[in-house]
Amino acid sequence: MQIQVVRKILEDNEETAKRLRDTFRDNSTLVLNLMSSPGAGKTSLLEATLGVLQRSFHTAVIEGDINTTRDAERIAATGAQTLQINTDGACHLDSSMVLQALEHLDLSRLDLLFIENVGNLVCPAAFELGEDLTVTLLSVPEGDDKPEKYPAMFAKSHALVLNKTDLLPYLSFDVERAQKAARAVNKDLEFFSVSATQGEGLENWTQWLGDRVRDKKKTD
Ligand SMILES: Nc1nc2c(ncn2[C@@H]2O[C@H](COP(=O)(O)OP(=O)(O)O)[C@@H](O)[C@H]2O)c(=O)[nH]1
Ligand SMILES: [Mg+2]
Repeated sequence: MQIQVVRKILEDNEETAKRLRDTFRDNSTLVLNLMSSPGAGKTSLLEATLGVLQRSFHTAVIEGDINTTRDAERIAATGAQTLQINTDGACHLDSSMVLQALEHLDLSRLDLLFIENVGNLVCPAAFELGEDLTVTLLSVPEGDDKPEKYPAMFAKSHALVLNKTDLLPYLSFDVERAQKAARAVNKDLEFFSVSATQGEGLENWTQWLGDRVRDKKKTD
C-alpha cells in the first residue's frame, strides 16, 4: 500500500515534469537543475556562473530551500531575476512547485533558468523538474567516496562539478577515485573541477554551459 502511494507521487511528478519540459522547449529556455549536499557551494557556483553568463544570456534563478530567503538574496545581488521556493520541510523540489514558480517568470525572454535544489544528495534525484541539464556538485571536504555512497544522483546527472578545488592541498581527496566511481554508474558524465570562490576552472564550465544554451536555441 505504501509503495503504491509513493509510486503515485512519482508518477504525478513525472506528468507535471513533462508539461514543464514542453513549456521550456516552446520558449527555447535551457533549464539546469543543480543538486548537492548542503554547503557544497551551489549558491557560490551560481553567483560565479551568473557573473560570466549574464553578459550573454537572459538568466533567472529559482531557489529551493526548506526555509529562509538567504540564497535568493545572494543571487538577487548579482542582478539576476530570482524566485524563492520554501518547501516547508520537504527535502527536494518537485515539478508542481516549479510550475507554480513559473507564473512569476516570463520564459519567452529567458535563455537560461537555473534551479538550485534543496541541499541533499538523496531525494532530489527522484524528482525530475523537466530540466535539460541535471548537474551534481560535489565539494572536496565531503570526501571522494560520495559517488559510491550516493550513486543515484550521479547516475542521473549530465555533469559532475567538483567544487572547492582550492582545498585539495589540505584534504585527502582523490579526484580520480571520485571520477571513476561516478563514471562507473554513468559513463557519459561530463566532469568539471572548479573553485567557485577563487575562480579556478570556471572558464571550462561556463563555456560548456553557454554552448548548451546556444545548442538549445538551434534545435528548438
Ligand atoms: N574554500 C572554498 N569555499 C567555498 C567554495 N565554494 C563555496 N565555498 C564556501 O562554502 C560555504 C557554503 O557555500 P554555499 O554556496 O552557500 O553552498 P550551498 O549550500 O551548496 O548553496 C560558504 O561558506 C562558501 O563561501 C570554494 O570553491 N572554495
Ligand atoms: Mg545554497
